[in-house]
Amino acid sequence: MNSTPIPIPAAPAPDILRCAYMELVVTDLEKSRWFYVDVLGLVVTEEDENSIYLRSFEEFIHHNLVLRKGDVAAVAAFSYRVRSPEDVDRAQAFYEELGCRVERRAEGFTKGIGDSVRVEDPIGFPLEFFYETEHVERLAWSYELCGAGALVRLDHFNQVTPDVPRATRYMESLGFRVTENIVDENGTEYAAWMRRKPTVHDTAMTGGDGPRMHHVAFATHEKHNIIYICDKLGALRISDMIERGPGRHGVSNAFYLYLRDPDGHRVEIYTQDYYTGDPDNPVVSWDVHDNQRRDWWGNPVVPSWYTDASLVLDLDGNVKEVVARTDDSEMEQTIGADGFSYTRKGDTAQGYKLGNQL
Ligand code: XXG
Ligand code: FE2
Repeated sequence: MNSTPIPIPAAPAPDILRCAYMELVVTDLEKSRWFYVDVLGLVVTEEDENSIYLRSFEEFIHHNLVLRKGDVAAVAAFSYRVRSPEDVDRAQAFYEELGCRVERRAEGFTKGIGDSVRVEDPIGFPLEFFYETEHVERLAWSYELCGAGALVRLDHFNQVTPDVPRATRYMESLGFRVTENIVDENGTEYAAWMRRKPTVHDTAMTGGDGPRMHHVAFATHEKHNIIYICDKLGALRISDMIERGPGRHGVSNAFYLYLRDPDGHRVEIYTQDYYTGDPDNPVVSWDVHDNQRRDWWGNPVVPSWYTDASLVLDLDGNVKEVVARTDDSEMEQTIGADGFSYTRKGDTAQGYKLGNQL
């Protein structure tokens, strides 16, 4: 794509600590409560007629997920915690300089969250920045509650956007560092992962029609937690809520599972990526034709994982218009008819054939 780059503001970027919570609009609050609380075991911090505030077992801030009842399933906010109250002012100044719509929200606008700033960012996503938050009990030691499938932290967001390099440069100006990406021999970038906390990511940009939300990911401690969740979904006869996996990612090296919630919002369960906190942490670039990049065991990615994503809302609660990607699509590059994916590089014309040892 040849769209104009987003200017780098002179105003300093806010010091972002980590992705903190997502506000999800769901169409049937009871069904969503069943999925997130009864099936996945997230902890209810607080709830009322229209909203449920949920957290993971190691969390001490008020929530990691807000389920808000609404008519259209969508994302109302990708929320980041910043280092200090002054960083909330910095976020406001940063986005005002970019000419974005910015709203300061007083304490109590969202339960458990203090003074915050919400913005419609230059690539169309509703972001929030806050420091002040109510502390709640960290349930990490409550093993009577926190059993086999426990979700222990919010790990990351994943966003769909048509122009990955443009989005990535803007996120770098906001202080994010790229850890991994997927590219091809012509320089097309299909996806990029970027972090503030020292893991592989706090968010990733996935190339596609956007702005849309690809998934929200929660961390578990061990691979066996993911296997337990799969077994539980099978026992409940809801294995059709599994979209992809379980498996091992190439990118990030994490073990994963993707589920679709009752509205189709995608949730990833994720464990055991690697430390990225050094300033010279090497960036890992994957070839889009490497069929181990997204699944280390070479299992194909289902087409819905590439095509489906959730709508996002503007600050008035209206659905943001979706703009089509014009660059090559990863799905067509890899699971389409071209046949150029490889397991062993050098076999690119025909792909790896059994018996064809290196
Ligand atoms: O968190 C992730 C993902 O973005 O969900 C996807 C890490 C890796 C991958 S990938 O499918 O590229 O292995
Ligand atoms: Fe992910």
